[in-house]
Amino acid sequence: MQEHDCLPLSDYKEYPVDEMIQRSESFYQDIKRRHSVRDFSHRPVPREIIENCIRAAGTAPSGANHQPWHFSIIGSADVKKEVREKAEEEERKFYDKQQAGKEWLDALSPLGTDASKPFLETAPWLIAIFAERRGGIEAGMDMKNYYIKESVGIATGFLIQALHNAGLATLTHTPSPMSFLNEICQRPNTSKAYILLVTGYPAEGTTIPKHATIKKSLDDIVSYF
Ligand code: IYR
Repeated sequence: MQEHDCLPLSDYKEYPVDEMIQRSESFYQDIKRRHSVRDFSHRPVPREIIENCIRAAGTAPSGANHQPWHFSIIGSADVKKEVREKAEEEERKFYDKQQAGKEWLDALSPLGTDASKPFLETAPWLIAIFAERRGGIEAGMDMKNYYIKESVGIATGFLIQALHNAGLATLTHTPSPMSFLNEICQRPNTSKAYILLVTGYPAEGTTIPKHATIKKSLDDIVSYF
């Protein structure tokens, strides 16, 4: 094996088993309060919170530790307006059945979504998450990246949890195609828009679709060997 430098695992914390049970239960209780919302308040959210949450996302495991992600933080009203216009243009094509077939539209109907995306302007922050085809362990490198979708998916999960933990609501929004985000966020063509994460306070009186609260039981999602 090639020689490699190592460090002691100094920040690992072991808990007594009782405490592990309690912590795993309380994490579940907290994360099950996370719901995607589609109606955001105008209330501002300090940028520092978003940056801390992105720092947390940036600790996610990734292929060869190349961290193949980029987060474009959009807070300008003008840029949000442009994102909304472009996203709605794509969504109109999607909902007009040019793209989505009947089966897809039927699956979406309990969520009540349509081509109108006012939250892209009302929410204080949009985070455009990009998957980087090239990069490396340090900024500025130009090596091939690996397990890009897996890595960016995990980092996005960390980010959603960090924002929830901070007390913010989120929506994973995926206008398709999303290449207009490359232009707006000035990303190279080795960068692929992955998800547009919308975050802020939920609007007062926000509702969530009943459909979204149906979660499979442990028995439904687990098998033992
Ligand atoms: N991108 C569209 C459609 C959409 C698709 C899925 I799959 C969803 O879970 C929700 C929406 C939109 O945002 O309306």
